[in-house]
Amino acid sequence: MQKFNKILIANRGEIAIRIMRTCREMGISTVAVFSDADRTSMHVRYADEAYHIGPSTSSESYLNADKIIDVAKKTKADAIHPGYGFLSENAGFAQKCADNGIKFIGPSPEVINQMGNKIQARLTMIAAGVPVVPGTTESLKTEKDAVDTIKKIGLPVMVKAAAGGGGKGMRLITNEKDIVSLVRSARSEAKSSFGNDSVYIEKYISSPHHIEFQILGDQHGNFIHLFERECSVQRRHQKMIEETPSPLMTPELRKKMGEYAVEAARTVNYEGAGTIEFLVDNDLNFYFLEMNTRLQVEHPITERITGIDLVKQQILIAEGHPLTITQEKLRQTGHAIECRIYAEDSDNNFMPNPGKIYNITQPLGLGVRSDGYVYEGYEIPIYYDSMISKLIVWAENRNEAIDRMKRALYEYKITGVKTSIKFLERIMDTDDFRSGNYDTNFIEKNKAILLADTKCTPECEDMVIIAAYIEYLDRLNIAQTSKEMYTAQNRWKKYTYQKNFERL
Ligand code: MV4
Repeated sequence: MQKFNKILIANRGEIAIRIMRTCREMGISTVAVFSDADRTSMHVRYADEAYHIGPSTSSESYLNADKIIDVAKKTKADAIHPGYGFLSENAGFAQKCADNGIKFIGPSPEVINQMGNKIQARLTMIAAGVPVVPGTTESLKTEKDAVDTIKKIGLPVMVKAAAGGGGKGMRLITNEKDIVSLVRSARSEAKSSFGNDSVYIEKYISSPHHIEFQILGDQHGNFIHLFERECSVQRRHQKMIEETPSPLMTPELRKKMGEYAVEAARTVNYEGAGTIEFLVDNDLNFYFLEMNTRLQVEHPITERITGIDLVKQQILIAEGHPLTITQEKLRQTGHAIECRIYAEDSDNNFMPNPGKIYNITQPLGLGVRSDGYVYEGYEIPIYYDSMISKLIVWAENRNEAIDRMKRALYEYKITGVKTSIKFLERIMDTDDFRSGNYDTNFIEKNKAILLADTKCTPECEDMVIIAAYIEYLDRLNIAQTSKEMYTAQNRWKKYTYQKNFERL
């Protein structure tokens, strides 16, 4: 058993801070690394030490394995936590850490590789007896091969990149005449995105739910699952909202899927925190989709309903401690929902909208957690992901959790950049979300009510100017005492009351 004194966090943004918070609670010192664009980032300020590792482009900084390992050696860090994205699922990096006597907080390079190749992952799960989506278990050789295979499976099917995940190098085939061209285009996208043109075929599951199970495995052969997360609210293979428990789940289904998730972890002798993703169809048939060998963005909702700090568990496991949590002792308490706040124009094709944060007020109060990293005056760089924070709420039941999320989104004010907050508020107001009766087609199905009517009347334009004026007076610190402020605020209130009245 090893005791870590210092951990290097090979990441940025909210997840770097999230990890450092647990390190601080455990009395472990933290090392941050940063690029040019991140000199003034919050993770640099939060860490005990911080080192510049290169230019803003990820490939020259956060993906520069040698540079990061250099810093870890110079600072005598015992371990590296990779967060999510960047080097978190890079087997070569995990191997380099081991070669340099630094503990990589995550599974072995072999397991990362095995799960990184989706064909190999399917083979492993079949061997473990876990149901997988019907389809092929080897790389497609020729387009003729594809036509023959599809004759057996039946249309529609999906062609997917073996090295893929998250939608890249993936094609839906519904028509026999498109087989050759779509297999070719999936193959070439796979080649250019992953440097690997291997593709395989799966039966298409229409309108599935995306449900994943959190698992933990230690170095002593103990494996548990921490229940499910429902992740079906996505746009372009990017998640927007996650919740747990899943509204679709029954106790029987949970027990069955949970057992398979644990079996999947056991089969590869998994170490650390991981996720088993399933597709669930409308008849509640479920199929293994892929395994993520990292801590996920949406881990806080699992933490909230189980009361377990997943980063702390990762660190204890990496130090060699056996798990002290048992499956029988775990309970799901209440309901948790996460909304991802992106700096984007959701009404304009979800276009990223980086820039300077002029003003930010984060929600607080009972049952609210806000994991972010931006602050007033911070300039969101163009180089990285547009997610700026995660809003997590908890309540005793699903209805109250939705009410609380609406309240928290109402309190959340960001000026300077466009965000997904309004879009998320509209999602909370849909009948499909409230009823829990939604699947991966949710955003597409509801887009008419989710996308704003962006028409601005002359009166509306007038009000935009007044809102900006209020903001301006506020900045000058004239605040509540100013007669002008009072007048502007009253005009604004009158306008918004009128709008509410019209809606009723
Ligand atoms: C599928 C599927 C239907 N059938 N595979 C999308 C991302 C990648 N991780 C897998 N994806 C899908 N694979 C079969 N055989 C539907 C999707 C899919 C999807 C899955 C999860 C969440 C949102 C989605 C949105 C569109 C398509």
